[in-house]
Order: sequence, then structure tokens, then C-alpha cells
Amino acid sequence: MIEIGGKPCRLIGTEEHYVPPQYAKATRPLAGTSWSDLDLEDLRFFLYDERGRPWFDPLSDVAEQRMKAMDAAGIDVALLSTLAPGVQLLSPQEGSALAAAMNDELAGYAKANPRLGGLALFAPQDPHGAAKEIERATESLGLNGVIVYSHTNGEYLDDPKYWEIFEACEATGTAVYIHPRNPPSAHRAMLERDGEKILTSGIWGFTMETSLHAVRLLVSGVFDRFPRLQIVLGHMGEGLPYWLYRLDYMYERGFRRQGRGLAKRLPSEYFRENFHVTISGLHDHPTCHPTLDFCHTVVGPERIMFASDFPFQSSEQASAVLRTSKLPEDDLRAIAHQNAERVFRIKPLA
Ligand code: GRE
Ligand code: ZN
Repeated sequence: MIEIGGKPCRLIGTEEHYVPPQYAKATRPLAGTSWSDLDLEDLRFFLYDERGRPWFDPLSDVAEQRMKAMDAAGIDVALLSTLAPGVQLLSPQEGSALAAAMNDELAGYAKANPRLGGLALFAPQDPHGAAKEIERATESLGLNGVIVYSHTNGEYLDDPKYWEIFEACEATGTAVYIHPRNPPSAHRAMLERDGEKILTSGIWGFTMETSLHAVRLLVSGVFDRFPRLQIVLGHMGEGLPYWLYRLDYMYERGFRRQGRGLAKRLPSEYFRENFHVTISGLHDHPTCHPTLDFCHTVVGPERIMFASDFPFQSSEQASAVLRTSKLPEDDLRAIAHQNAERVFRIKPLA
């Protein structure tokens, strides 16, 4: 719990990472000898030591160490998800198999501990298997939502060949968290200087990739086809709330006015009806939170959720944002837990 206006307030983290040993084991052979994929290079850094041996504590500990870290930040419930790039580097068959095994395990954690929930994995490279796994993970296993780590082999979910996935999400009322990964490795030169990776991952590569993915969806017509579909973006919407006016202006002028364009409505209309954002990673200044205030103005308190991006950023700093924000108390309660309870089907406290 945190305190808001002198009263206790439940806090639900929606982007809280973990790495089960089975994930580390399954991704190890992918590495081969070259580590030429940008995300694999990150994974090596996070999962393996310099001699290629796995080190996954404390990310694999969802018991003692995890509860301690959550307590320190006042987080009551964490929706667990694994690291980028999920199962999206594997073959279609292997991807779906690992997703199912990890979802089973994650559902076990959630059953055993009421402070844990989970976002299910699926393998977009196997669209039909993915749709089936989304149904199973949310309806039989009771997981809270699903997560996808942006592109899959350089392809994006606005391609209708993936829409079976969105059909399953809409039919089951399941929200899709689009988590960052690096842009396709073919574009690595834009993120490097003198062979040194200076812009990969959280500093910029992640957000350029993930915002692109979201904008592709906004102009694709996918929300005309699935009007109840809900997408969640971390990192305060990956910059998009700042950009809504220009997206609308350019879409109207460059496409819709000429009778072109795949989507019937304006990007901002879908963004305000089909998207939620979380505050992961945008924890600003300890005493003022201009990014949150801006999002509160343009997307509204009912579409913002709490997240810390554990362990990559400080959970304490994340919860300090809500504890010290000057936004209306009712809005802060919506952001701290009520929106997450609604979007991710978490039982409210009695
Ligand atoms: C993140 O979630 O912020 C993250 C990953 C994987 C590698 C680096 C990283 O999921 O920052
Ligand atoms: Zn993350």
C-alpha cells in the first residue's frame, strides 16, 4: 500500500519483469556463437555472465526477494512478464511450446500467491497457435492479459495475417501490452556509432520501435475491425500522447482527405478509446511529474496505470511519483489500482 491523501491506497504494478530458469535455458542455444541480434545481445547481458553461464537471480526469484522488493516500494500486486524479446526469436512451433510452458508456470505462481498475476506470452510467428494460446491462458489459466515484444522477424501486428490474434483478444476481453524490444537488427547501424551500440534498448531504440508499432496499428484500420480491442503501452505511451495532434493533422491531410487511408477515424480517436498507457520508466523528478501531468491532460486518468519496469528502473521511484503527485486523489487511485483492476481483471479489495 501507499498513502494518498492520508489514506491507504492499493498499488498494482503492470510491467514487472521476471525470468524463469526455463526461459534462460531455452534462449541460451539461440545465442549460437555470434550474438548478432540486438535483443540477443541484451539478453546475454541480462541473463548470462561473460563466460555464457546463466545468472538469473534475483529475476527468477518470485518469492522472498521479489516480495521484499515489492514491499520496499509499496507494491501490493505485480503482474509479471518476462524480458524482451519473449518467445519471438524461436521457430513458430518452439515459440508456441515455450509460451505455453511459461504460461502454465506463471499461472501456478499467481495461484499460489495473491500478490502475483501475470501477462501471458504468445508467439505471433504462429498466428493460429497464438490465438489458441491467448484463449487458453486467459480463460483456462486465468492470466490477466497478454504481452508481445513488438516486432516479430521485422513484421508488425497491423498485417492482417496476424489479426486472428486480435480477434482472440477482443473475444476474450484481453488487453495486449506491447512491450519494447530493439528495432529489427537490419537497422542496427542507426543505433550505433563506430561499431558501439549507443542507442539500443531503453535509452531510445525501444521507444522508436514500439511507438512505430503503435502508430502502424493506429492507421491500419485494425480498430475499425476490432473496436473493443485494448492495447497497453508502457513508458507513458512511448511518446505518442505528445504527438496526437500532428498524427491527426497529417493523417487527415495526407490520407483521409484524399480518400486514401486504411482507418476510418483519426489516430487520436483510437488512441483515446483503444489504448492505455503505463508510467513505467517515466518517473521524472522526485517532486514534480510533468510527464504524468501531461498524460493526465491528454489521455485522461482512466487510461493511465502504474508500472515500475522492475528491475530496470527503481520501483521506489515509481511509487514515489504517485505518492507525491498533486493530481486529484480520485485520479491517483484510478492510476494506482482501479484501472488495472478493470483492464487486467484483478479482483478489487473488499
Ligand atoms: C526492459 O524491459 O526495460 C528491458 C528488457 C530487456 C532488456 C533490457 C531492458 O525487457 O531494459
Ligand atoms: Zn520492461
